[in-house]
Amino acid sequence: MAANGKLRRGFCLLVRGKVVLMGERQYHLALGPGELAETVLLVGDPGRAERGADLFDEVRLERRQREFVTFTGTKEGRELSLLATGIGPDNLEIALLEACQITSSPTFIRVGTCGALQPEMELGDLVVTTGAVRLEDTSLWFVPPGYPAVAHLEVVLALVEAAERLGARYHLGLTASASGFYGAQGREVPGFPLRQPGIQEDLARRNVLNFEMESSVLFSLAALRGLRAGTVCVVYANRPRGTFVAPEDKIPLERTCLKVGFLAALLLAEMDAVKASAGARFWQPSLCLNSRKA
Ligand code: R1P
Ligand code: URA
Repeated sequence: MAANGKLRRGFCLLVRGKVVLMGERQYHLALGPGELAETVLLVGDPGRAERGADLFDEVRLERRQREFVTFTGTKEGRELSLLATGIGPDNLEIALLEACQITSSPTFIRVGTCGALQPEMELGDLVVTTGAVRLEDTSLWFVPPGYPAVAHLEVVLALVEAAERLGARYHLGLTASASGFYGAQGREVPGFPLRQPGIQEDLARRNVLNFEMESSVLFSLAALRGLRAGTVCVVYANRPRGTFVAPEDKIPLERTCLKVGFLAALLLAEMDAVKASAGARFWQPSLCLNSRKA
């Protein structure tokens, strides 16, 4: 970081055959060029990053600064990073912007926890997000109110495939990304009356599946840069039923979600290889469907 607060540009590197201008060691992440993989699994909880590190075959880098905890390593020959951002859209913005200074064209997969808004959703179910309601204001500093926060199609497909292969129960649809856990998610705490008490029911009626806090910033900033991003979250609360996951169930449920995230990252690499050999720019059904080919 330069004295005027701007991120200073660094030097050029050859990444996947392309010359890329790389930044220097980043202020919050404490990572420099070459220390973060091009596929980054983002988690909120630093403890989740520590617990998920054993899913790598080999870890070559560990870095801890504030709530930002990073592991970079390999799984089945693919380089991946697992990066904890801490809670909230503002933290996610810091992590994403700094990650983009030291990578070329990264793909982000958020592996989070959430509160379900529909009564039929069970604790431990997964939610693969297709798009996020922008209830936070961090993204407003970059894109206007009508700008959509959509997950990248390929990341969504990889997450669905991973959940299917691992036999996880999952839902697919819209997420609401709030700027807080209590007031912004309509949770009344004694002594703190809400200004918008009906927000939970209102979103549920509009077929929104869950509440979390980071995806809308992730998707809108990724779209702004032309990057791929997606989210899978495990349900820790069911808001209409008023239930919350038991402490002893949190880690095993989180584990399934992490495994889905890791597998989705590997599947995306496989999809990219298939695209490259077919000369296709995007993943498309004809890459794997043989029927009715023209
Ligand atoms: C709130 O408890 C936190 O949990 C969810 C929310 O998005 C928020 O960050 O995600 P993580 O478990 O990934 O932090
Ligand atoms: N994370 C959230 O943001 N909300 C919940 O209800 C549970 C986890």
